[in-house]
Amino acid sequence: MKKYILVSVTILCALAIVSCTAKKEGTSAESVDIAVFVPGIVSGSPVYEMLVAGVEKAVAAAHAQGMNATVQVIEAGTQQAEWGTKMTSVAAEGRYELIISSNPAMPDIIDPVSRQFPSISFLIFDAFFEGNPQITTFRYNQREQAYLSGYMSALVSTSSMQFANADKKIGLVAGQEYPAMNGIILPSFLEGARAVDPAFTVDFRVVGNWYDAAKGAELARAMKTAGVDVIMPISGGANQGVLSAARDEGIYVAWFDDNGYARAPGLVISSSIMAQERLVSEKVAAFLDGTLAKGKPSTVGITGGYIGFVADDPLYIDTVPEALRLRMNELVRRLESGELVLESN
Ligand code: RBF
Repeated sequence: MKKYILVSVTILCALAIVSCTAKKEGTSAESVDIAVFVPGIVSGSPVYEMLVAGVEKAVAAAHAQGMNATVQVIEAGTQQAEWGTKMTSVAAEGRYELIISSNPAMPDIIDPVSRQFPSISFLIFDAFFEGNPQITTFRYNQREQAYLSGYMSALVSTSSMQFANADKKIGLVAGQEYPAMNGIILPSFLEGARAVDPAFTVDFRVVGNWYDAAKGAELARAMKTAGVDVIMPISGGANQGVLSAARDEGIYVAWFDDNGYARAPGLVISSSIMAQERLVSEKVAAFLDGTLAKGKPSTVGITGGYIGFVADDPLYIDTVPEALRLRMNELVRRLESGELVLESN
């Protein structure tokens, strides 16, 4: 009997050692492999530049804590019809535990793909989706973001600044039309402008893709001729064309998504930002440490600092007269304090 117990204990210990060793080896060799699926081209698109920077930041922090994680950035390019197939082949590699992407069209592309790969989690930023436990989305309050831009654009357009004209007309150049653009960004840009003067209209033009800088420049020049003195470009690589036309023709630019004052000093009069780099790095860190609430959509905005207006940049201070900046500060204060509430939808 005694011998039997002893043998059992020995076997148990042996099993424990094997399992401990196996686990230890597993942990040290185990790596969380992450793919960043960029639906477009990184360079020239603030949302995608911040996406990549945010993931890299979280992974660097994880490395500093001794965790093993890898990142692979995959540019899916501008042929949107190919994104679904490309996403399927990235998932089918079998390497990635987490695939990260960004833009409002991605959930509908990822939803059917995810079902074939139930062990992969997907984080999609700048998007909203419910009902798939593998897909976690984060959306920005772009009503706030575009309202801020419209307000500053109208302040500048009605000012005595060098390139402002008498027309109460501002412009928006979009890469393409999509529900968040037509239903939120464009109407909120107009709403913000009309809070300055109800006579404002928005000249809305569409490039048709997210890369054609020559078309961006051509649209901006035509808008100037039509009486537009401030343009908000949201067209990825085509923004470069809007900037060059702005320099050539003397047009003000309301930059969107990140701090754009240095892109055309003296002409960029506004930077309404989404804190995509910060949000991405926070959520990837939460995924890596197991605290992320998966499968749920969330919306972030000016409360919490995920939407904001860059008011402390010296280029902004040099370019925009103080009286206008003070009115802008007041709008930001009213939004931050909750005195003015703009619902996200
Ligand atoms: N924004 C960019 O800056 N670059 C892009 O290449 C880009 N591609 C997009 C593709 C689709 C299908 C959609 C719906 C949006 C795209 N956006 C792009 C817009 C982006 O998601 C976001 O709305 C804007 O950056 C404004 O915050």
